[in-house]
Amino acid sequence: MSDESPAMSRTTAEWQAADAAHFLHPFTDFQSLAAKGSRIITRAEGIYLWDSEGHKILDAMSGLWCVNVGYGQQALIDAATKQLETLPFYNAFFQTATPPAIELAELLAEVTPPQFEHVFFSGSGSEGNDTVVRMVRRYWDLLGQPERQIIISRKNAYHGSTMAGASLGGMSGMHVQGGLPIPGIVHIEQPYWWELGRPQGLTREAFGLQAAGWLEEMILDMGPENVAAFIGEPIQGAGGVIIPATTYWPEVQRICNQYGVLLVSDEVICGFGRTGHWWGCETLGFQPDLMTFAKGVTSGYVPLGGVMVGQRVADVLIQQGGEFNHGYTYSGHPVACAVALANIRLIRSLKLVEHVHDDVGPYLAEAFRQLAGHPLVGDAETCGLMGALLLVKDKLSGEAFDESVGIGMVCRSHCFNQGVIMRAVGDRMIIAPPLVITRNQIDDMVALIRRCLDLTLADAQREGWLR
Ligand code: PXG
Repeated sequence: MSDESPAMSRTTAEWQAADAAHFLHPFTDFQSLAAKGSRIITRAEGIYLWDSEGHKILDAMSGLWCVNVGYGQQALIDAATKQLETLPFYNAFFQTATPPAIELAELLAEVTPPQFEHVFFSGSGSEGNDTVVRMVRRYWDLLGQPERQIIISRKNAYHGSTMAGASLGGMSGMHVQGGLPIPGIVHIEQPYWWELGRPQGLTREAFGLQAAGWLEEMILDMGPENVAAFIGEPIQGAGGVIIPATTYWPEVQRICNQYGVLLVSDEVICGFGRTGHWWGCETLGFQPDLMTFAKGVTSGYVPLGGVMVGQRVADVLIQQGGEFNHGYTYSGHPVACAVALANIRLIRSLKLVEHVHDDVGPYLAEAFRQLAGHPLVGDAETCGLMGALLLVKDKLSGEAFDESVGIGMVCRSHCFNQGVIMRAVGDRMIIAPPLVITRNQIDDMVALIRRCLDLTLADAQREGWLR
């Protein structure tokens, strides 16, 4: 073992035993993890992680879609240390504020689209979306339209794991646990061309318009006078990197405008340069009234989230609102805000948004075009530094593997063993590497991915899954 980190204080088996005994992991089958043992990640640098066995792993998922500036950035570490020494905590409830929170609010107003001058801070993306639900309903109350309660979202969306976040999300596996969604949240179909447009023989663009049309149908079904808002991720992340056609979002915008419905962009994954612009809504071509952010705001170094509040909503909340009875202990946490300031300044000084837009984004797109030639890959798509490979049984017809094969999980376990982290979402293998990734590192990543595809193909041939 070459690992010199504190992990050396216990063996991997000891870490795993203590983990299994006490730590209930998120989204995990506790018993099966305990039987298998967690992989213990002990340190990281740049785009690489090391586990307690000393293995080096290329982190093609940026932690969990968040470590945009990569690991080990001294400016963020220094910002946290300095703030911890100066003022580790003070709240923003009782007519007080701290310099980092004020400065971050100011800087966010600068790097977000022009309609945004105000921010409401939370501790995470889920909490941010809880704030969205509270805020849009409050907005319509203040305008004397309290019946505007319904928020429309989409199937296979991910908006977090709190009661409101999971309700806004369209994951049926989450809804069946805990009696969700909460009242007043309804879902339309997602803009997933491969699943819903291609079988109808529609072009991506025509399907984009059809999928946006489902929003209009739902608004009319519910009665526009009852609809408060529509929320969506510009590109669905956890749902499998579903990149909508260019026609989709402008049409969604047109529909929201027509019926006066607030438009909310969940930028928790797409924000802070991921798609090659600062915000996913800029890449996809729409102007939301509210934007949820988290993850990339601090590159995941410490937890922070929030909601950018556009002028339309801010004017009402501020001028007619009185007290908004909502907030979190950690709204505007000074250490988190100090790290976010350092992070955003670093994104700027390293020109990471331009790096994604002009250099590594197009480079990754080309590499994925090459991977599209692989016998297992039915479709390969990227936007900025998000990408997905759809694994299919028959490349020509696009026929899917039998679900019982779990082809994505087979491929993912090869990734695990080959030292690259990809996510499997059904049959979609997805990546979102740190924005600091270089062309050479993309070559290394794609070579590893290709090797995992080859190993998966060999399994499929040996096991007879292709018949
Ligand atoms: N909105 C979006 C779009 C997200 O991707 C959240 C909200 C919730 O953020 P918090 O900070 O409360 O987790 C997310 C989170 C996955 C995965 O498996 C994705 C997320 C979280 C956990 C797992 O891809 N995204």
